[in-house]
Amino acid sequence: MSSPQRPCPQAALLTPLGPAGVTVLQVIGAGALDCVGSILRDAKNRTVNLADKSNRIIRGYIIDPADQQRIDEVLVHAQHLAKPNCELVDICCHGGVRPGQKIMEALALAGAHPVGAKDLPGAGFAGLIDRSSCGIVGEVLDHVCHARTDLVVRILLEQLEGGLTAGLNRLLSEDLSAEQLLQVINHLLTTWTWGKRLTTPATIAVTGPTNAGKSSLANLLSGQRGSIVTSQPGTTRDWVSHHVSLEGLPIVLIDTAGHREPADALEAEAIARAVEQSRHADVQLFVIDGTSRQAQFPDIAGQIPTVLAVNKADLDAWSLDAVPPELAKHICIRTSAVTGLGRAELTLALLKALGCENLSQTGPVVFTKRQQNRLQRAAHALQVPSERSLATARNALSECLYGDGI
Ligand SMILES: Nc1nc2c(ncn2[C@@H]2O[C@H](COP(=O)(O)OP(=O)(O)OP(=O)(O)O)[C@@H](O)[C@H]2O)c(=O)[nH]1
Ligand SMILES: [Mg+2]
Repeated sequence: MSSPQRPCPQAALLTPLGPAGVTVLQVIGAGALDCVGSILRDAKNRTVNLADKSNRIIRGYIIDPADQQRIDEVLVHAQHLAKPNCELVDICCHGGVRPGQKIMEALALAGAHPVGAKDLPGAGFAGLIDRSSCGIVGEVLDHVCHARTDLVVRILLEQLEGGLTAGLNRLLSEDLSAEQLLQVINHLLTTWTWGKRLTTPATIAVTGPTNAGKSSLANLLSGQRGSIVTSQPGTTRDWVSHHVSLEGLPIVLIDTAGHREPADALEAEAIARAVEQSRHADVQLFVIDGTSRQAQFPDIAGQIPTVLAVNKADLDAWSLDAVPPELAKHICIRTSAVTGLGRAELTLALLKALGCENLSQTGPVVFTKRQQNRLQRAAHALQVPSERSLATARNALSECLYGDGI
């Protein structure tokens, strides 16, 4: 008869290896407490039974199971979560490369399965948050870790006690009719247009004829010299992405190769990639050289919203009245990547094209697909009002607020 298999928890580094004060590791799953306990020693070199020490911070030493030598001094926090078989151990060791690496090796020898932080079950803020089961609180903390701008952090934190949390609490505590409830839910759902951009940055592809100043404008918007700029047409080949903050909204700006008759196979490929990028972007910033009389305008009428920049406005560039009618249907802005002229208008036009011109720093905002889904479910139930649909809607609102594990 085969012996019962030992449970195999998963272990991951939650912080990158490198010069730093601390490195944080996490072990999660059935057997996590035993696994870490087997390589943990106290100051007198005694083994530590973590099952007895749940929810306390233990100072000790991780030893190498191969030779029983101390690897590093650590702080360990063990928990038995409410879910079945969910044991969780956080280990803080010294920062740098080797302590974290060596402890991961020791954990593997002790029976843990090494994975990437993102692959941990319920990975989230310091690994403690399971997004779906902790509701809005978990989602806020999870996304705050990845936020690239102060505005995003501010809006997300507002949702913790005020914002969406307060809004849903009110909806659940007040005795509203189905019609009133539906009205508020539909209003909440409108915030998803820009709320989704807080947690998944929008992409803007910078496209247009070669030498129009695409890379110069991309650099101006990003405030960095990320793209190479030269007077030679065909400078940008592989597209270059820049992380940009437009009025606090995080954006991925993709600078692409200019359109023209390709000189060789390499340029043809670069142009094909530019077209591909513009197809998948949320918005296209189409840049033309306002001083060029023979600029080519490929079909930019595609599916995605487009903002047109008539660039080099510091030189003898076209006025907006001279923009050909087929282009004038887009929002058109005169810009100069050299003097910065038109930068503020361009920023606003791009935000408008993304549906993000009216970001609100206070009040509720729907910022995850899960929240949107639960609110849609509630709205759907309320289409045909009845006692039952009201109960279904309340349940969906409750899930939106507290998570699915309730
Ligand atoms: N005067 C003036 N020159 C500009 C402006 N924008 C770009 N340039 C110049 O135009 C030339 C081409 O600029 P780039 O930014 O490399 O143009 P691009 O559209 O990225 O070019 P490709 O990558 O080759 O398609 C450079 O010499 C820039 O300095 C502008 O607003 N005013
Ligand atoms: Mg370029």
